[in-house]
Amino acid sequence: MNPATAPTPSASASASDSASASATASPTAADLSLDAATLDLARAARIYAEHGCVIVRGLHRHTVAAVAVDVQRATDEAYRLADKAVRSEEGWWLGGNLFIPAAPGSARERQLMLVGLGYRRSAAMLRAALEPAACDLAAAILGPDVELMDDGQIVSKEPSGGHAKHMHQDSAYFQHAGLGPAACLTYLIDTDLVNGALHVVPGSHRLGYLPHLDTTSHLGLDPQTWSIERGTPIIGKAGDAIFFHQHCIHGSPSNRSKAARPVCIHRYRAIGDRIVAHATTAANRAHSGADSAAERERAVQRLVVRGFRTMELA
Ligand SMILES: O=C(O)CCC(=O)C(=O)O
Repeated sequence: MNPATAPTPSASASASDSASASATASPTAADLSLDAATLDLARAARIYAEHGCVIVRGLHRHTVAAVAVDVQRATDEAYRLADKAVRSEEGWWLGGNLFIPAAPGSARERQLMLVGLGYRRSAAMLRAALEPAACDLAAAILGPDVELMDDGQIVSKEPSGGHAKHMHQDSAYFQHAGLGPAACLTYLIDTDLVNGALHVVPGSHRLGYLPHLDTTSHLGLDPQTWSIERGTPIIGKAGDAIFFHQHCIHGSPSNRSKAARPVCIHRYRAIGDRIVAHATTAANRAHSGADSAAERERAVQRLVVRGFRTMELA
């Protein structure tokens, strides 16, 4: 369901709120969408600046099939080697694969959340990250000098009850000093309300960073205030891409279909932007200071995709 009002931290809407809702109705997915075939970069950047997100239908239509093939290979490999995964604060890691506890009532102990695939393992995924229209849009949003941050990410939801991703801001994990990364989340299969459509809260990027709690899907906003239903659902086809701001509130419900629901996320950021806070849990967010943010920043893998990086001397 679409929230009837502009984002505020208040959860309840009174009758008089809904009476005035038509004047302030939150944008629908259609309002946030442009088509890749006729993409107007300046218009897309304006939608992003205003709403903190923009949808480009068909952006990755030429690369999505090859990425999906590699995701399937990596997923099969992860399940085959699952008993070698090592327990950590976030779940069980096996290379870049992350298993988290299975949903209550499931016959399994663990479910796969992150598939360990990235630009260094999959040519298809690197090709998708370098998609000219994606990089051009990143530059229209962020400025002329743009880098890819880290190795890309594949988030999957297992079939028949795969995890819900609680509403959150990416800045909970890596808050930046500037605009922060523009995440580009691409559906690898057709995605709807049954298999886990992304929900976004347009305009929420203006709220800045909000405190997060520990949830079953790691850091999340208080679900009493920020339920998934407050977001605008984005139903889309394989290859549709959603760009969103570091403070844009987003999340997705669990997967109630019979097939896994993977997405591929590329993160672009302005060269010179930097992490000022990072965390994986509420406790380590509260305790981590500038030193740990600087350490995380030093660990960022960078690849310039537009413009130029000037030499940095120590
Ligand atoms: O898988 C999804 O639908 C959302 C993933 C996400 O929001 C994230 O990894 O930050």
